[in-house]
Amino acid sequence: MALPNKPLGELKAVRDPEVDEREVDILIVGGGMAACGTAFEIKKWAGDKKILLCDKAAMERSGAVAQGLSAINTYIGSNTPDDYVRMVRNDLMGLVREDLIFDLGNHVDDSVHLFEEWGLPVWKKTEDGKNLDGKKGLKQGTLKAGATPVRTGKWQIMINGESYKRIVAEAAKLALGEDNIIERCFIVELLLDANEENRIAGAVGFSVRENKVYIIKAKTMMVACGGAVNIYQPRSVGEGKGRAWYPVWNAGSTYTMCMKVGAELSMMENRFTPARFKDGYGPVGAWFLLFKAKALNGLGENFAASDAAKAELEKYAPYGTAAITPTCLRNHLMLFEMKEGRGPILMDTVTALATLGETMDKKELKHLESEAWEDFLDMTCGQANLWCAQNCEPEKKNSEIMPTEPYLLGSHSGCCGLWTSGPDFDWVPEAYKIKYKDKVYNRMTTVNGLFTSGDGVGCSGHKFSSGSHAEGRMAAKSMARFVRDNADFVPTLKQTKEELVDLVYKPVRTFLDNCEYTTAVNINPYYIKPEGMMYRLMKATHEYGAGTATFYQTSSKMLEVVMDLLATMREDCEKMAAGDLHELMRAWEIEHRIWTVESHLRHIQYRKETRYPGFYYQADYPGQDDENWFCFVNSKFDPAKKEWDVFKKEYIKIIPD
Ligand code: SFD
Ligand code: AMP
Repeated sequence: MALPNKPLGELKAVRDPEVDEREVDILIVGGGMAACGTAFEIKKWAGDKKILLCDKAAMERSGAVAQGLSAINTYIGSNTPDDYVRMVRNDLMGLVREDLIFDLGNHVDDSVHLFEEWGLPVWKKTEDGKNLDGKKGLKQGTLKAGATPVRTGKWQIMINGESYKRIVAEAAKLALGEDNIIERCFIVELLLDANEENRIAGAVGFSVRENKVYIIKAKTMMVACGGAVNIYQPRSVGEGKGRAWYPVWNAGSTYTMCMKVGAELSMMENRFTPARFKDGYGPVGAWFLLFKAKALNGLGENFAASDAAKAELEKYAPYGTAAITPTCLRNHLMLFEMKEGRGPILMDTVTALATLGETMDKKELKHLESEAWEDFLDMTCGQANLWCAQNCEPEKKNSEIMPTEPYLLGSHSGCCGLWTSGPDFDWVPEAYKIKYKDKVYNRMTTVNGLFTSGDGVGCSGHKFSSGSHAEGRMAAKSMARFVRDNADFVPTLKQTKEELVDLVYKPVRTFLDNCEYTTAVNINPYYIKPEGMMYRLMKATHEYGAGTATFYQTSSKMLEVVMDLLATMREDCEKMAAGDLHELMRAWEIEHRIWTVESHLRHIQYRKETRYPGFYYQADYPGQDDENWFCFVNSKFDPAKKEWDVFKKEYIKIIPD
């Protein structure tokens, strides 16, 4: 149920919150694309079961699609799922779970067809090859009925998507029913069963709008809280600090919460540092693919076509020499130019629009220019504001592009996440199946009953918004089966109600116990505020963990330093203080961020090569080393022993080249 907006100012936290205890069959944590997919699908398969969804924000505008999008980046259409696997494999330097990707490729278009049915305007091609956007495209009919979308690249289609998330959330809410949804509920920790080892039994969280703790028992659960942002110092400063490409709400909750109950992570070393329009974080895809723009170096050269670039890419064959250069290597080429003193890098918007305009009349040209603006207005309106502030008319002035600070995610052009089961088909290797009582449950993690999707699923990037939604729907079916197959399970928690409230509200109590000791509320010898902790985290990762400070380079020694700093930070989190509910959320977010980034750096430390140049560089181990490292890296935190284990996992090729 939606709660009203906050009155003026933050809501003060009290020592003893109200406690709301629930027991459900299926708990969905998160309200983004994947969770909306699950919410939409689940009642069809588990209609008689009790289902609950908790989102820390309001579903209409939560998660990565909050601002809207102007393209759906995964639509198979007349391509094949095999080819989709090949594209993802190449972009992620060869190491992906082909079973998961192929499976997704078979289902993703159905979600896109639903989006259109629910009212999302999709651009269409006319018979004579012209682009029709928004309402005009309706006369061509729907994609499902065979209309041709406007492709930017081979996989992406254009939409008018400012309200994309609202449309998807509305359908999810209608299907699940508002009574089965709690918004503004931040889940803090997952809870294992008291009687059965390695079995999920519930979760605990709190309301960010009321002094209330939620304790929820569940037979099965899906955690889809997106990836992680603000784990590194962003490029933005001053009052813009915190502005980032990725949605600021996604704090690594998926990885941290699942890791803390012992779920195996995979490829956490992989990160995403997207090339974006500098300072406004405007996306580049439409410019490169739809408008056919080139990136120029500071000397005005198309550096990606130079001999030096070719030589650089050959070092990373066969990926570097493929027809489409992988995302990390595109970044690598930009960084190479900058380090050689040939920066800054500019998107040549002027030539691109002029070239396209050559075959257009005045009206069509005006429309093209407005499309360039709309690309940003639909999904990163801050970039359009920045163009205004800089007096930038893209047809007259080129704009700088730059790789951003690092983010962790598993659904865009990155692939970190949880190790999950593939589908139960003969062609799926046994090593890729996770079973419970001899049955395989697609998208289940290594913790029994715990599922994930979207950014949560590791080794299978390039799902994007549509694929995340489809994967949430796939997980829904699997969870419904899990609940039916194990109907007699009674979740039992290890902790008492009091212990759980103590855990969640500890920062509030630390604050109330000590806040009167000093006159400046943020400075106190007995506590640290989440904001201070955020600065500590960002400084450490920025300087030692391959942040922008070092052009994304780290070394074995630097990793040792940052691991040490992170261990101290984790210890100091015990002394975090929160005076209001917003701060309580910030306190838990920083805790989630620290664990997530620690696992990222542990994986980088373990993988003794540089598999993703342009995303990060390990100075002691430059270059890719296929002989020793053509494998996944997985890790597991043992909740009982409080120890980490990092290890190799075999890569199995399923789809031939
Ligand atoms: O321009 C808790 N993405 C794009 N996909 C496309 O198809 N086309 C694009 O155009 C895309 N572009 C893009 C994209 C992402 C971003 C950030 C930008 C631009 C700026 C990718 C997709 O958006 C992405 O793949 C999916 O949204 C991933 O779905 P999912 O469900 O895995 O994550 P989510 O949607 O962010 O949702 C997360 C949810 O979790 C909630 N949450 N709830 C409870 N307790 C907690 N502790 C929680 N922590 C988080 C959130 O509130 C949210 O509901 S472009 O770059 O190419
Ligand atoms: P972006 O706007 O960078 O998030 O990209 C949107 C989509 O376009 C993603 O599917 C990217 O993989 C793809 N893309 C972006 N730039 C390029 C490029 N230069 N070449 C090929 N694909 C690209």
